[in-house]
Amino acid sequence: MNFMATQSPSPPPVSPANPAIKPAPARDDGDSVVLERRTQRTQPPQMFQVVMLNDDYTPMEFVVMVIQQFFSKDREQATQIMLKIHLDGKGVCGVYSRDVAATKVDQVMDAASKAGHPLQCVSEPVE
Ligand code: TYC
Repeated sequence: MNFMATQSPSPPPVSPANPAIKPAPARDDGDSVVLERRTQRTQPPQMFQVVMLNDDYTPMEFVVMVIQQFFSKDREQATQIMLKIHLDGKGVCGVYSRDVAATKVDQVMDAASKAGHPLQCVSEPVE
């Protein structure tokens, strides 16, 4: 919600053709400030988290490499994320706009299938 200060409308001028025609009486003197209540219309864009899933076959080293390559993490960060996935069953690799998240999922799945690993990755809206 925000507010905008506006001047109340001033009455129309007296008709020069016929000064007998007077404008309707103003409701105020035209100097008052009116605060209009405005509803905020725009929402921040929905963000999506890329979640990687654990499995029993994909080598840890491959997962670390994929996280480094596609999620711009250093080796230490990538290892921490991989271990969290390994222990918890899943973990967030990054949060992006809808299209970027979808691209990351495609890149991971493509790299995994080319390497013959069953690694799975999904994108889901952030609450
Ligand atoms: N659990 C796998 C292993 O022990 C490693 C792994 C981690 C696989 C994270 C997938 O998303 C994953 N080799």
